[in-house]
Amino acid sequence: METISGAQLLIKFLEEKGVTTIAGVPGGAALPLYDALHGSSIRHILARHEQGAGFIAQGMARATGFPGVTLATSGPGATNLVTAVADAYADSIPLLAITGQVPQHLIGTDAFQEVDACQLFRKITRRSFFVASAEELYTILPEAWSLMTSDRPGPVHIDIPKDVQNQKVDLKRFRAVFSESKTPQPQQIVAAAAMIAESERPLLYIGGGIVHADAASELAEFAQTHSIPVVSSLMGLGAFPADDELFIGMLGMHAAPYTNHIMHEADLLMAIGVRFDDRATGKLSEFCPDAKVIHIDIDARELGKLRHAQLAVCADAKPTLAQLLGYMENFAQRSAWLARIDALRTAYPLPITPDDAESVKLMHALAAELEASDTVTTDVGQHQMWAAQYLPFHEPRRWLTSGGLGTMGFGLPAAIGAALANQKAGRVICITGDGSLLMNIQEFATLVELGLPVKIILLDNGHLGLVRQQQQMFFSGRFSACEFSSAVDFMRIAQAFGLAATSYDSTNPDCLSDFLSAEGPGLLHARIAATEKVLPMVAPGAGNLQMIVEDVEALVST
Ligand SMILES: Cc1ncc(C[n+]2csc(CCOP(=O)(O)OP(=O)(O)O)c2C)c(N)n1
Repeated sequence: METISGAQLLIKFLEEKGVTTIAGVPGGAALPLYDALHGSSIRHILARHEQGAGFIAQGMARATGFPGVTLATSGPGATNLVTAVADAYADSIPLLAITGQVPQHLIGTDAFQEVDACQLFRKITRRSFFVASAEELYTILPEAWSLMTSDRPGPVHIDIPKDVQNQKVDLKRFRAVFSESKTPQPQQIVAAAAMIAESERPLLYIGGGIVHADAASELAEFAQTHSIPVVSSLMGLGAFPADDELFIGMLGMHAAPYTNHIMHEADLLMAIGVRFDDRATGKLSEFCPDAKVIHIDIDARELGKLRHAQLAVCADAKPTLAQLLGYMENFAQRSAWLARIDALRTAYPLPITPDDAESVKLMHALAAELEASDTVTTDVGQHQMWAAQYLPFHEPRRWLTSGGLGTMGFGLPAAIGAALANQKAGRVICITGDGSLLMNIQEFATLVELGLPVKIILLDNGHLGLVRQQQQMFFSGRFSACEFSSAVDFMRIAQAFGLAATSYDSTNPDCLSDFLSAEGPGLLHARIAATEKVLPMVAPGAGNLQMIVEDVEALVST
C-alpha cells in the first residue's frame, strides 16, 4: 500500500484544488504540516502575526473569489487567528483556517499551547472540524471545501492534532462534493416581474452578495433595461459602476443626503445580497416606509430576519437576475421617477466640505488618479468612510473593506493578499488611519520582503478619529481615550522596515501621482486635523433622514 501522512494528504488536496499560496506562521503543533509544505508547489507567505496571515489570505479571496488558506499552530497561533476568521464570517469570505493541535493523548490536560480551538471557531465559521484520524480527512476535506464555496460563502476551520498529521493513510483519490447552484422557483419570477411592473418608484438595493454571486453584469443589464436606479451597501461598492447615471450611491449612516431621501420615497425595494445591516438602514421602522420588498438571497436565514419581504426568494442572484431578464419583456421608461431622483440629487447634495479639510481634498485627488484596474483596501474609521464616499469604483472586487466586523488592522495585510492575487493587474492602494495601521504594522516586514506594489496612504490625525468624532457629536465633546498623546514617527518606522516613505504635500500637484507611480511598495504620510469629520452622519439608532450635515465643532471654533 502506498502511504502518505495526514499532513501530506492535506497539502496534496489543496494542490489539487488549485491553491497556489498559503499565509501562516509555524509552531510546534503545526510542524508536520510545514514539513509537508516543503517541496510542495504551494507558496507559503510567512506573516509576522497570525491575524496578519488570516487577512493576507482574506485579501487573496476578496480579490479573486477563490478561497484563501491560512495556517497556524495550536494555542496562541489559533487565538491570534480568531479575529481574521470572524471578519471573514461577517463578510461571507471563503477562508480555510487550518490549525495544528496538541497530540490527542494530551488533549484535556492543559498541555503546552493547548486551547480548544474548535470551541473558539464554532460560532464564527460555517463549520469547525476536529480531525480525530487521518482517515477522516478523506471526507472532511471535500466537505470543508464545498461548505466554504457553496451557497453563501464563508470560512471553515480544521483543527488537526499533531499525531493525526503524522498518521499514515492510503493514498487514494478524494471524493469531491459539489452543490448545485440554487435557482428561483418559476412562480417567484412571475411574482417579482408583476411587482416590478406595478411599481412606479423602484430601487435596487445591492450588497456584497452580488459580488460573491459574480452577478455584476446581470445586475447592470437588468438595471439598465428596466431603468431601475441602484443604491449600494458598503460591501456592494463596485458591483455597479459608480459613473452610471442610475447609480445613486451608498446608503445609510454616511450616505449622501440625496441617497437616503431617494430611498425614503421608493415604493419597491429589490434587495439583492444584502443584510439590512443597521449601519445601512438606520432605525428600521423608518427605513423605506412606503416600499414593498423583494428580497433575494442565497442564505435563507437572511430572508425576513430584519425586514419583512412581500416576496422572499432563496436563490443565487446570478440565475435569478438572468431569469428575470429573460421573462420581463416590457421595458418601463420611469421618466417621472428618474426626474424626481434628479430633483432630490439637487435638493440634498453632499455637504460642501471646508476648504481646509485635507482628508476630503486628498480623497478628491486620489479619485482623479484612480484607474479602473486599481484595488483599494481600507482599515476602519473615518478614512474608510471618506474613501467609501469619494472614490469611484466601476468593477467588483476592487474595493476591499471590513464591512461586517469592522476590524481595524485589516487594510495592510488585505492589501498584501490582493497584490499577491493579482500581481500584474493594477496597483493596490491601502487607505489607513494611524490607529488601524498600528494594529498590524508588523506586516510592513512581510510587504517589504515580498516587494509587492502596495501603496499605503496614511491619514494621520493622532487620534482614533471616528471615536473622537462620536464623542464630539454624541457625548458633548467629552473626549475619553481617543487621543494618542505620544506621536509616532511613521516615516521613520517605515524606513526602519525598509519601506520607502514620503510626506504628503497638498500644495504639490504631483505629490500623489509621483507616489503612486513609483516602483514597489511605499507609504504616503498625510497629516490631517483631528477635528475633521465624516459628514453627513446619522446618529446610531436614528432614522436615515435625521442626517447631521454640519460640523458643529468647526462652527463653534470659528
Ligand atoms: C480591532 C478594533 N478595535 C476597535 C474598534 C473600534 N473603532 C472603530 S473606528 C476606531 C478608530 C479608528 O482610528 P484610526 O484607524 O486612526 O482611523 P480614523 O478614524 O482616525 O480615520 C475604533 C477604535 C474597531 N473597529 N476594531
